[in-house]
Amino acid sequence: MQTIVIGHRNPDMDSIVSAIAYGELKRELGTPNVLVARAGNTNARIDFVLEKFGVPAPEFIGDVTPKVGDLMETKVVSVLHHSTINKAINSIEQKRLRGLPVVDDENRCLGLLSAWKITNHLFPRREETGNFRLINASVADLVQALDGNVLAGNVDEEERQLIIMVAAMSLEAFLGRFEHYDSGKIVLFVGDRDDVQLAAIRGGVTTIVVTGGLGVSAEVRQAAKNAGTCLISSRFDTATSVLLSRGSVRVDQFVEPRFTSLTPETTMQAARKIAANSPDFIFPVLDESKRLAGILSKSDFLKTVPRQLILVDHNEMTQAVKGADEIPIVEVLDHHRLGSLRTDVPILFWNNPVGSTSTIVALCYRQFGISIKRPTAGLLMAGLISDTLNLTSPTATPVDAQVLEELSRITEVKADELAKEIFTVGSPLLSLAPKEVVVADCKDYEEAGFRFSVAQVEELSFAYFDDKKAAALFEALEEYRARHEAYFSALLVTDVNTQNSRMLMAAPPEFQELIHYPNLGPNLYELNNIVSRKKQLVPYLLDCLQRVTAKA
Ligand SMILES: [Mn+2]
Repeated sequence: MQTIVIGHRNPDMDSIVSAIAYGELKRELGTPNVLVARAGNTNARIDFVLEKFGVPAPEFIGDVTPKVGDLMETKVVSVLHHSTINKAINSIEQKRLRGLPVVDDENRCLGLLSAWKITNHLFPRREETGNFRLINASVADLVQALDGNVLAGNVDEEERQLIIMVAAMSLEAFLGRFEHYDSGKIVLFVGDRDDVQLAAIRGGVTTIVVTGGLGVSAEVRQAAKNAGTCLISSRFDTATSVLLSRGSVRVDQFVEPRFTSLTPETTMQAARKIAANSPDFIFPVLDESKRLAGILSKSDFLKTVPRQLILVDHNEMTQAVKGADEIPIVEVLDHHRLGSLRTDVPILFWNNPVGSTSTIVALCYRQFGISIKRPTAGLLMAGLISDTLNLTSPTATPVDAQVLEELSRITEVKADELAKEIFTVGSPLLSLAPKEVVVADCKDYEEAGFRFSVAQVEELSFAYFDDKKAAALFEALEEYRARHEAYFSALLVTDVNTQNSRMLMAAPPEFQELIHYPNLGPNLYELNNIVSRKKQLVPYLLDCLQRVTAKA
């Protein structure tokens, strides 16, 4: 079982560092196979902090949806197209399969070989028995199928039509019958009857199988040698030998080329639908070059993906990594409002209205009596500082202050200095394109039938937020709103020095009317003393939404 510790989409500092630190704690506590991941790109400030404390960025995971590649059998039992069906039967029997994929020499899937097709070949329907004596096979495959002993002659490897004939009659009757067939195609099954064997050799039969492991006279061996007849000894009796020889045909004669294939990237949900509409019971899984990567059987649909999630710094599915609603969430550590999460079983859910998830993670370390390593403490400081604007945001609590001090002691880094370093790095407005700014730290919400988004960037001043920039950002915001079919999309630009913000709002006029903050320009509002999206802005906007509903 893999446990993925992951923050929200469009990750911010707190989301990235709390995942790293909590993943480390889980490992220390003995949770096996912990993977720390991020659901989006880092930014310049996050990169700066990771580098400063020498910690690599978590692996990017954009989708945890159960896929065919997660559940398929990769140790595939397949059969090469030029193998005999005897070989296929062995595999089918050993692994108790209902069929096999047939592949070429490059492991490309040619089709399926089903057990019933083989059965049909070995035991044809009564009206098809007329051709029962005809097989397309090579003498070499025949020898292999019989596990036979070649006593004389050459073993032909060429696949061709052969006629199975059993000499179960008098010599006269045999000779009479013999004339009706092309002797070059006959494979004669006979016991220890020298007269028939010699007559057949004289008559130009190319292959004779002496059954029952019975002795063959020196005269017959010599005659076969002289005539170039392939003389095979089979230890099986005639009835068994004939049946086994039917198994010497190659599987490519029975391949069903119409089959339903999947790719490792096909979601299990899609695969389930495909399987329900298909008569097949096994589904070859093909990679881009059509090579066989695995096989999915109908029974695999009953399996669950060995993967579970620990969410940090969010609890709303609209903000979680894609597919989070399709696998178990086993823990949530967060400091946001409660959203839409529901689970099948009780889980550890620690929601604490402190300034950052980093604070909660530090408290977890304390609870388990595990000391925080210096680099981890540095990361947690950065998460705490970013989310609380170095304790100046109204979201900051005395607990945050106390935790920050403790982390500062471990790292021997002063919080004020780290804060200055973090906010000086990469002004988002200066370093990112407008369409990047509006998604950099954007959260999507769904509330009372409304879909909306609120993005936030932190700046050291409004110096880069002039009219021209505002117009470009508004355009990007409108584009985001249209693409996500949101009722409104807002961007909060916060000056961490003065603790003031400005908000760009892409929304219908009836919503704009409800916003009572001072207007600084088209779609632009002045939000003095507002720095917290979750504690100040989102509750305000939710209130506005309620008034929209009331009016309607
Ligand atoms: Mn946070």
